[in-house]
Amino acid sequence: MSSLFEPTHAGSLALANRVVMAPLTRNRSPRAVPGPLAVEYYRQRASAGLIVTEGTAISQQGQGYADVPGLYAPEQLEGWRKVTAAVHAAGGKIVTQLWHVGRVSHTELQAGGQAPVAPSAIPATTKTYLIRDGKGGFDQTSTPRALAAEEIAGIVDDFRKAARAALDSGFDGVEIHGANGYLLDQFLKLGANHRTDHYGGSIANRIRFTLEVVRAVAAEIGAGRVGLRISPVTPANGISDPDPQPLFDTLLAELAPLGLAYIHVIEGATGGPREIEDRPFDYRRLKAAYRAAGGKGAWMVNNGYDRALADEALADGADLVAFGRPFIANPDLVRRLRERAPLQVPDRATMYGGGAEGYTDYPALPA
Ligand code: 8OZ
Repeated sequence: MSSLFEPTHAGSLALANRVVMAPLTRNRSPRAVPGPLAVEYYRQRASAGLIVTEGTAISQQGQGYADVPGLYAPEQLEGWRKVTAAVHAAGGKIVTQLWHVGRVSHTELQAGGQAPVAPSAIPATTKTYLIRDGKGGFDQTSTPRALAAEEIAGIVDDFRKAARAALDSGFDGVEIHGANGYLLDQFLKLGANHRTDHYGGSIANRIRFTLEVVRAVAAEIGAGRVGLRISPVTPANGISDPDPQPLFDTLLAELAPLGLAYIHVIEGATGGPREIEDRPFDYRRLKAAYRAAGGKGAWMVNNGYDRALADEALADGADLVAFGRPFIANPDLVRRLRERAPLQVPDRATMYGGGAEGYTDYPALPA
């Protein structure tokens, strides 16, 4: 059995260990530009085998929350260049998470106050985080408009361009956000996708957009630098599907021949229970479907992991374990896991928005 602390590979990426810093939304990038605090925050966490940045918008249309960073304007890329340089100087590896929120947005965040876009004009029963007059707060998402089929190629191209911008900014690769009820997940699942064209209905049609995005990004920067995040049963952001097993088994079997760096699977409800009574899912079967179709990417598991559960997952054939909330409060999480040292507990009040407090001021263990 491999240890959490052994080096490994994920596609083209050579990683110092199997502990991954999961993507974490922190809302500290005014005008979508990551600043000096983000440089310090990621640098502090560079002992992770791999850092996946917070979700980063591929376009203004892809923005759904206040002060989320982007990858579509020169000053954003300039900000990221400093982050990637700091992580590399500290010996780490970092990919950015390419994100389009789809219907999980608000007219106030869209160009010209337009409606957000989605597969169908069905509102997400969820809230977004906005900052008004300098004060952060939650508000209901706006009703989206359904994308015309002709618009989809443009969004695929936004993903491709953002992947190129990521490499230009010094990232080691990208993770495509196909999870948590955002745009790609909205197309995958029947609760949000009522389309009658070739992007809706059958499984083959609902996976089409995700396949187009992953293939375009892989063609642009090389599949060995690309990961995909999925969440087959999460209820996050009001998403649902009555039969996710064949949907995700098929998606991964289709992606298998590409040679992706990794598949990142959120097991259960994002940030919540790992088992959901009315949404059973067989993750072993999913992995078997991927491997049987020739998928060789690293298998990254996520959701509520601690050291014991991570060791079990590796024994069960996982390759990488992503930790989210523990990385907020423990910049030296890898060392703490290795030494079985106590973990600091993150403060909910400073998770979203604000400055250094609750961001860069969690101390590491003394050397
Ligand atoms: C928490 C708050 C806002 C966004 C996700 C990007 O769930 C997110 C997110 C998480 O994937």
